[in-house]
Amino acid sequence: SSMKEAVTKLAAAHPRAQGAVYRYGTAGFREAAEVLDAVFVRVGMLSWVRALSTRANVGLMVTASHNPHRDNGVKLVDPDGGMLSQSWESFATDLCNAQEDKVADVLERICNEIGVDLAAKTPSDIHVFVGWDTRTHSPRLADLAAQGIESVGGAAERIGVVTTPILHHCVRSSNMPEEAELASVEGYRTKLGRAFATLVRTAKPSPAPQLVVDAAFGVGGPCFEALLASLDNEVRPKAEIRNVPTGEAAKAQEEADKLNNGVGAEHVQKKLLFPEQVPNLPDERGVRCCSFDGDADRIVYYRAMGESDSLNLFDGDKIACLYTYFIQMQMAALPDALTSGVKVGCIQTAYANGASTEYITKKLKVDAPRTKTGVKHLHHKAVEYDVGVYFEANGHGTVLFGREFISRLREAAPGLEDDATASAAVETLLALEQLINQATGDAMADLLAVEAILRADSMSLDDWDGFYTDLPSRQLKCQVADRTAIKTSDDESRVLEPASLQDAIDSLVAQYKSGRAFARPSGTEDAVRVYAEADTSAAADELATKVLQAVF
Ligand code: NG1
Ligand code: ZN
Repeated sequence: SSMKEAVTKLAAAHPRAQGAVYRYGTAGFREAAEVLDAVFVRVGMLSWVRALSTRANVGLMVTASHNPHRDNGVKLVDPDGGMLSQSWESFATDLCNAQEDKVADVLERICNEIGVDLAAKTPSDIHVFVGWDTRTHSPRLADLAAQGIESVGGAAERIGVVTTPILHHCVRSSNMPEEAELASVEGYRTKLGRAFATLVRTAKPSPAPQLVVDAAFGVGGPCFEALLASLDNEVRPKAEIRNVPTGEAAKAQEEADKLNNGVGAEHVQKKLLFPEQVPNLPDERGVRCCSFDGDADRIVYYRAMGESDSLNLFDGDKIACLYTYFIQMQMAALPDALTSGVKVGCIQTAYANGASTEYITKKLKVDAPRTKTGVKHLHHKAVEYDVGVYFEANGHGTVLFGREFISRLREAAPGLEDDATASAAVETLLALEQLINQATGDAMADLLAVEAILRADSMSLDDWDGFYTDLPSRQLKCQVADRTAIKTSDDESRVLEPASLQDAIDSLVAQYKSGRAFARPSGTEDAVRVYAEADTSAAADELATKVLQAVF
């Protein structure tokens, strides 16, 4: 057929790189940008098959997040705004590794398997949202994806340069009748702006504190500038955005290479170092700072403290604790009828600082279950709660509000007019659900939520920092011949194979006060990661180093 010809022609025009083996992993496909042409046309095709099989809009995001500028990648977004269903990952892998003249056949096999007829007449309003980041090669790769979509008769809706969470938002809301009008970049800003204003206006008026934002030379820079500009003057945070490309053509390559290089959330959280330009010491000692990662789905806060200007980090764990604390406070203000049977949880991974878990379970009396590393595991657990907070220590996280609980609050609101405290709590919770991204971690939404909560509760950074003191910790990684030789327990806190490695870790940990350590193979990099905690940072460093030596 002519569609088969179009597919084969496009695949032949963009062949796989020699010797390349592609795999759709936790973060989609992620490789050096120059070997990805074939992947993009084929993932484009598959995204349309996914849209047809779900009879809904889906999304395709072009980014390699916190990786260096030479890399790029692609992730598919399901109709609910979540990540591509795991059962489809092997379809993506198969299609991308097929020989050029077999692409049409593999596509046909996938369609047969899931019962999709590419030739049938399709509803005219279904499309694939395509978004891309600021990498210099992203627009071209996004265009290849769109060509892939069109080659199989699909419709691509190019939404342009966006953060990953904006793309997730567009997909999710486009498939919800009551939110469909917000399924655009402007709609995203409108939704966040409204919710943020509601939260800030319920707070006692106080001047917005100075905030310095490190955009990591990524897409968060231009997107956050636009979001800030769209907010009402009276509520707009006093934020200064740094590490944003100037847009001068002559400097384009130089600035591209700065992406995630000594800047951004990954740098700050993993290395415990300040990014370039943020803060400017000594003038900005103590000033509130935060860093996004390259596609702005992660955020961490920090400031320079003490005489030595050491880094005082507010990582994902501390943001999760702030959210959980504030949500519990609202819950306490609601009448029993609204909270009976309502479950709040805060989901973490083995990387969560032990002090944060203790704060959540002992002080806040909230469940803090742990899952495997990777957002999808946290997300799946969080939906088991009516309010499920989840965060990775690296700053990726969000709060999921159950539909039933939200309906309960909406229905109760009009009857609470005589109870000012309860009605303010309902309004606050409903606004939080609107502000905090319900599909994925979102640096811009989390920034606004943190700022709103601190303002609403008249909290200073000292107050927030005082929730608990992080146990000193250290993360290291190393490359080994075969990282898959290491097998871990379900929560990744223990090595099952080789057993001798866990024995070695146990005897090392026993030598340190408040010691805890684990090693696991990375799911996204060719590396084994080591994490250690102990009572002093020198001890945590030493324990991590010794465990790393045991891994070798
Ligand atoms: P791996 O490489 O499996 O550790 C990393 C992060 C995860 C998650 C994924 C991206 C750490 C220790 N690990 O996974 O938290 O963000 O990348 O999906 O930060
Ligand atoms: Zn990211």
